[in-house]
Amino acid sequence: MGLPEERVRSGSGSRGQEEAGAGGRARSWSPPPEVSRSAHVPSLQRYRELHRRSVEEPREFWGDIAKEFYWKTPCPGPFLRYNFDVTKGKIFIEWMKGATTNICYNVLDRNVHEKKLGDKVAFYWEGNEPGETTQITYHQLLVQVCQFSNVLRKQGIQKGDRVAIYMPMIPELVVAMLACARIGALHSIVFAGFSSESLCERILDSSCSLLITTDAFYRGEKLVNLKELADEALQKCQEKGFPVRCCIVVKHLGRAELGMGDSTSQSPPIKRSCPDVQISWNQGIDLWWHELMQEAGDECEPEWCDAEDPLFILYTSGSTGKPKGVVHTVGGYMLYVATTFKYVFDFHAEDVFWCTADIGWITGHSYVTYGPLANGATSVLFEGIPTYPDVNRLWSIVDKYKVTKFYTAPTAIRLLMKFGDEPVTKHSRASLQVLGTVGEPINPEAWLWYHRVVGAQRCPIVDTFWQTETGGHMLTPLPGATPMKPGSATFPFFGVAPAILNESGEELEGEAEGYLLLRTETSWLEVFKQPWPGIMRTVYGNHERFETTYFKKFPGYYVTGDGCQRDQDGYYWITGRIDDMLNVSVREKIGPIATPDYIQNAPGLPKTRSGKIMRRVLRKIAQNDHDLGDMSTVADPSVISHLFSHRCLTIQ
Ligand code: 6R9
Repeated sequence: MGLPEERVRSGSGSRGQEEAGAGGRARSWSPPPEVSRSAHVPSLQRYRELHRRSVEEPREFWGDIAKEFYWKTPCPGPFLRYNFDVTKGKIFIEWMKGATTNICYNVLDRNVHEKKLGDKVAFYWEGNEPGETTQITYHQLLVQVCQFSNVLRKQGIQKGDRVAIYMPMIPELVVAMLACARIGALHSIVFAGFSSESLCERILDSSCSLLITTDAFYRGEKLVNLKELADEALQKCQEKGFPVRCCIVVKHLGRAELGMGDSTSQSPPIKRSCPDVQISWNQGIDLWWHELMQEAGDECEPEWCDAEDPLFILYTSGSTGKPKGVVHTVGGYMLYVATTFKYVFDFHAEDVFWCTADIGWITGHSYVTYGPLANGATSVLFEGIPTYPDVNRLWSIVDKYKVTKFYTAPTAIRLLMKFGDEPVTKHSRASLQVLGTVGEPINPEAWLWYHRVVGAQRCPIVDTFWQTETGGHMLTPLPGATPMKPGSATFPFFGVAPAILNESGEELEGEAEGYLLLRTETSWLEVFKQPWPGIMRTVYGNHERFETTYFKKFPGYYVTGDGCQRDQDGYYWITGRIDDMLNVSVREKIGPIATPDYIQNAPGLPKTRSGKIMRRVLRKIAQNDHDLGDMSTVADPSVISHLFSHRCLTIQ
């Protein structure tokens, strides 16, 4: 079922209306009239019309949107071709194949030259240390990107080559990724919180020919000597027979030493420089970013790419522990992130947007870099963390830059909630108009706090469900159109046709909830029936894994791997990863072989920082295997020792 049913109930104004219904799910908040009045989509009815057209006539719908972008050459053949059904042959998705464009040209050159946004601020950069700030305009960003594109070309990087990027949240990270896009090289960004093993594994998997990194950075109080980790990774690559011949290093912590000679960087010197950081230097491999930039010309013809050429690789954890290199392509990704950004955050030219996600995740790729820039938006780029120097940080930044649209993760909301209302309410927050969440289901309690305290009951909350694989938002409210229910990602975005399958692969129609709650409290699989432009195209170097992971189980559908329920009003409720759930009724269905050997109580599970359960680690604990491998993504390592030390006590 693609469309919400007609009988969506809504409250009045922005106050919640408690109505009878299972688990409080009938409670809903209407979009505030002042938001709807100026919104791109001002009513639920308008949303339904647009959504219906987008799924029934995807070629026409996205064709109209494509006209707003620059194409060097138009699409010569069909606008969309695809196969979602493994029984009919290879899975493929092609949007606008044969058309040529460049995403960097679209998000920078056009904004500067055609839309005259050269002097508009693209990013307010806010460093880890309060007071460390800079800003970069569209024109300045374009100049730096052209320079760095020339640097990359001079190092021999060509269209199709892979470039690894391992950097903190500094403007040079955006410059580096856009420079790759400009010359048609694929960026593979590795989150700077990851270990040298993770970096090495990712460099090897996609045979990256160059690495871009940074001397060091602070994350809160913690100093991260990133260059040391990068060196370890390159050493490991060398040992495994894959030498990387070039490593470009941004002097970030050591910026102060550069003094006035640093004409290429708009960034200020770091106040809290650390004289103890020793940067080792590999002659013949390492090159300083600022030295290369000084010699580079500031004009650079973009590489005209096919809409279906790969744009980037981003690794996401796989259930086997070996990360999957999710591949996104130029044209479809561009259309999708630009459009979701515009409608989901109801973007207007005067907005100041702030997505707190690190660019090392898909949320940062799509809603720090590409989506906002494609719309000519001004964004905040934040290097720090919500609790440093104290829990006022986010709200003081909101007030400082007069942030209008704010996008963060439920984990951050829950963390800040623990400190009470006062750190929030002592700030004005008057600029805020729309709040967003992403990354995991948001519990209603956190949603209500976000709505009441942060948003002062006047800001709609867009709970956006999507994945690295989907490129952009899939299920989400639109701020001026959709009555919200705390904990529900509500309805599909344009072009998205969701369905819910039971374990036999049958689509469940209408309400798929009461039945489920009565039986097992489990939920069924969330799938998508047709391609949207932002869908991933393959797993890098392993198309079979792509087909097996997402398409083989239920031919004809893209399977998200998430559990989902749908209520009587047609709202979707994502319940979490299916493979994270213990289905209590399995014994009856598939027999005693599925009975748990023992049940262990635990105060917590090993989770990543964004709240995802690390099943690989649970499996090792169950086997009493202490060789856990790379644990750099775990949020709280103490739960692991607890699980190990209590594992035998609870055998039943
Ligand atoms: C964007 C991103 C994807 C997984 C996804 C789901 C969970 C994300 C959610 C949500 C419920 C939301 N997820 N957003 N669950 N409600 N609004 O997070 O990508 O890191 O690939 O994670 O995150 O389980 O399958 P990624």
